[in-house]
Amino acid sequence: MAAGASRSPNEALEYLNANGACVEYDAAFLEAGFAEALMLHLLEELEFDSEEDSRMRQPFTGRMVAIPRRQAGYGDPGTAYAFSGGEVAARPWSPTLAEVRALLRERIGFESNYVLVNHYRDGGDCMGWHSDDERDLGEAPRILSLSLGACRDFQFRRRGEAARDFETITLPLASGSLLTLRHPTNANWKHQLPRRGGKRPTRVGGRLNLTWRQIHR
Ligand SMILES: O=C(O)CCC(=O)C(=O)O
Repeated sequence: MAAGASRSPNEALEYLNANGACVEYDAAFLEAGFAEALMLHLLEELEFDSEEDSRMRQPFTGRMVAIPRRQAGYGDPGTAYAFSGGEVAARPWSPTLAEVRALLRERIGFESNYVLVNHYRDGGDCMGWHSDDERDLGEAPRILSLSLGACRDFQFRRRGEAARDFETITLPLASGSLLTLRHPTNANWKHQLPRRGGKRPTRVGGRLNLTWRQIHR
């Protein structure tokens, strides 16, 4: 495929899975109307960390800076997710998050003890390149990412020196979709959620992303 040409979601998954990733994507895990209602309900129910408590270490300068989104962790007592110089301690499960956790257990047998919630208020909110490869996630992490609200691009870039030999892959994540990243995806690939519209962000609706994890402590 020519450089810059975009792949369909199926082609994107095939490319990733042929090149050191193990990724599944269910575009309609939740019905669209239900996903929209769930997002509005969670925005009413959940509390987010303050800007001061959500600072992360900037990769090149090492400075602790505010993140361009809102975030919160929910989970079993004592769980926390530490990354990029910050730590997101779990609040006790909210009633609705406990129901979604039970749904994931029933429908796909995934037992999560922690969920990281990210709220992208508009197209200017984003998350930079990173891999979810922290020690607390164990040797072979499986991460389930549930998206609600505005459809946003999710991108993959190969890690390390090999990056120049691989394409950057874009997968738009629809409302109600479930993306599963299994080992060795995070060992070989980074991912990001770029700003919408580059330096001049386009106006898009809000989006909630819930990444369900198993934290080992
Ligand atoms: O919002 C998203 O889809 C990206 C979330 C993500 O990359 C993460 O939680 O590590």
